[in-house]
Amino acid sequence: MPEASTLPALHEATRRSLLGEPKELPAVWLYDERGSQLYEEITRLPDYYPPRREAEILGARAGEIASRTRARTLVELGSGDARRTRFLLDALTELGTLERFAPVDVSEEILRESAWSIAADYPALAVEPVAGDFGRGLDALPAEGPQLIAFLGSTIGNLYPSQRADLLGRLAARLGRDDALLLGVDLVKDPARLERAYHDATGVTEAFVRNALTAVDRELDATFEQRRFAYDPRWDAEKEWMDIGLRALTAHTVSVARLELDLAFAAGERLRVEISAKFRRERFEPELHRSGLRVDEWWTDRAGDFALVLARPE
Ligand code: AVJ
Repeated sequence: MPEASTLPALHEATRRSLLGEPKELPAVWLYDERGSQLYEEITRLPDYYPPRREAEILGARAGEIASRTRARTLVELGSGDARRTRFLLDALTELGTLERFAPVDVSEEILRESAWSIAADYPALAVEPVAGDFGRGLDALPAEGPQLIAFLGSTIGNLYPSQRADLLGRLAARLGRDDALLLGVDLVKDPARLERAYHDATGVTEAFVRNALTAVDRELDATFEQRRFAYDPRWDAEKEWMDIGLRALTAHTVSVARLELDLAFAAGERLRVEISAKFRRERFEPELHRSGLRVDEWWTDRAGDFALVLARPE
């Protein structure tokens, strides 16, 4: 779980989200040690296409990304197991510019493991892991340029538009003339495929989402009961995001002792656990623009499912 210093902020954010309409748990509750492991399992599911699409683009473009950025520092926000980051590490190592890799992740266990294995595989590289939320952790990052900040896997889709604007603005403000941002974004597509990607037959995604309840019961002394909720991922066609969460099967009350909250759920009421926004170039490019970024390259996989965006400060 997050470091002790960020706990009061997380508790406050959790209280606010649970009191919101709809009720919601901050997505960071998904990523305790078990949640991070379940997510790594999700990335191997045949119906969960984003990692393979992103790997296809990275495989084709890593050399070009390296020669265009000549990065000395690679920062990765929400690095997880950093599996696909290796495309960038290989290309930048081959070019000979890379000196430092700073992975940032909320899961300390995954961070420690991935930092270890990368340090072992790239002995000339200084690996400087930063544990924390990718929003808050920004100031702790090394800044020797040219730097490349990577934010892959469409993790940016977990943020609401206003949070996204805030993060993009802060990233733009950190980037110097020679720096660049590399964003992986999942694209709007047939809702049936999106729903399959978030409601897989093996139940791994459901277990991943339900684990947020387990984490909150444990950490906040809450009384969420799994059997009182059904897994309920939905495509929101207006917002163009997957609305991922659970639905109360019967009316009941859940207490969250450490937040001094009693939550009344109506039968059928939803508890959102995360959103996963999907993007379109014609909307995202102006959005980047408003945050002070311009698109240098917009690459997609052959099927047009996913995009990798290289952006620069304006
Ligand atoms: C890690 C946020 C990119 O939104 O696709 C996968 C999380 N949730 N299946 C996504 C997730 C359910 C994932 N991200």
